[in-house]
Amino acid sequence: MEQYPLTEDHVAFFRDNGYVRLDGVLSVQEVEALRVALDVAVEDRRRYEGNEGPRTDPGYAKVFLQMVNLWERYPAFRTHALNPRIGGIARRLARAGSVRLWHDHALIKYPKDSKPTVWHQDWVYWPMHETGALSCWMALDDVTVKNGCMSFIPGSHRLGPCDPIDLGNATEETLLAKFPPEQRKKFLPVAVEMKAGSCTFHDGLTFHYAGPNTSESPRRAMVTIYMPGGTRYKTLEHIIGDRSGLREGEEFHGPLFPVVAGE
Ligand SMILES: O=C(O)CCC(=O)C(=O)O
Repeated sequence: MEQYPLTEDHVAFFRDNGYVRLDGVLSVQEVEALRVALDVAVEDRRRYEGNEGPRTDPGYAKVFLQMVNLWERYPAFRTHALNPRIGGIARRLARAGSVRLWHDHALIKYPKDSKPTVWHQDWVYWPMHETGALSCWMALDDVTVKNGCMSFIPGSHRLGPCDPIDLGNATEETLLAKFPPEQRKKFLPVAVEMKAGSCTFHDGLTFHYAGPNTSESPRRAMVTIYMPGGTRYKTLEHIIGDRSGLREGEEFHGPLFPVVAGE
């Protein structure tokens, strides 16, 4: 498989800004395979949840429908999560010898009565001692400000970890309001619009946000999260960490966290 033409400029941009946009990472066919699999996953979920439909789950319902670790159940998501081309990008951006999969999740922002994904950092929710894990946010639809594309605060990964907030119930200001006005003036968010099959990578400490979906159609994204080899498990309640069987301080390993690139 041909490597993505990642340049040193991409890597430098990611290191400086805490995120980077990469165009045309997946082909039209690869995007279509994920869309088809996502329809099946949504339908399966609807059935298992007693025909209530995917929008009725509590908390995040209006922010997005989140489905975690689809790679374990659907071949198309497995192919995507273990795609060495994307894992290779993650490894180079992280400047790591290898990267393991932490988890994947589909995030569908449904239109009508849609809420923003408020500003937050990811790493503070993850049971990891080391920072350095990063997400690939793959657009399965063309994304714009209108349907809830991602925004980032360039350089915010250097602020370090902040206290986590309740993402289902926070307001847009919850986290940013904690910073003094002088510092906040320097936060200059960038909205990243892009085509389906393009993606952003962001560092687990980079502040990011996605506005409400005010379009007529769902906004679909598939996110895969990678951690540098050698990352150690930290005891912290987490839907995936809790079933890892890992002990405090142990390096992530085993079939739940496969190596995707490097060794
Ligand atoms: O897609 C969204 O609305 C937010 C995504 C996000 O927070 C993430 O990928 O970490």
